[in-house]
Amino acid sequence: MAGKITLTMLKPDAVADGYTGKIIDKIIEAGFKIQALKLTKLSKEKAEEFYAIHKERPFFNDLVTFMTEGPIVAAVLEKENAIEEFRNLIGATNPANAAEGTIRKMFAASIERNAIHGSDSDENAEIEAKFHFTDAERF
Ligand code: 3AN
Repeated sequence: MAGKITLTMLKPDAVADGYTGKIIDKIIEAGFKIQALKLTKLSKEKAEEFYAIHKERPFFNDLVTFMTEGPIVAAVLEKENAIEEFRNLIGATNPANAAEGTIRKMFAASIERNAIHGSDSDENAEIEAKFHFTDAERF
C-alpha cells in the first residue's frame, strides 16, 4: 500500500531567493497537509549523513557544500500516495526536464541547485522524517 507521508527540504537556493512562501503555498494548494515544519541549517556532517547514498557519486562534495551554504526549510507532508504525488508536484531532478507548472520548473536554476527535495520511497520518507523531526514535533 502506498504510504501517506513524504519529507521535503526547500533547499538553500530556494530559501535565499525568497521562494519559501510561494513554494509552501503550492504544496498546500496541491492538497498536502503539513505534519511538521522548520527553518534549519544542515551541518557538513548532517548533510553527508542525509546524502550518504550518493557518497560515491562525482557530485557528492558539491552537493554537501550547496546544502550547507544557508538555511533550509524541512517539512513532513501528508497525502494519500504522498511519494508519487509529491514527485509529480516538484518535477524532474533536472529543472530543464521538469514539466510546466512543477516547482522545479518554476523555482530551480539547475540540476545542482534544484530548489527542493522529495523522498523517493515510503521507507526513506520515514527515515528522513525522523532525521529532521522528533515525534513530538509531528502533528
Ligand atoms: P532527487 O532529488 O530528484 O530525488 P537524487 O536523489 O537523484 O534526485 O539526487 C539528489 C540530489 O543530488 C539532487 N536533488 C541534486 O541536487 C543532486 N544531483 C543529482 N544528480 C546530479 C547530477 N547528475 N549532477 C549534480 N547534482 C546532482
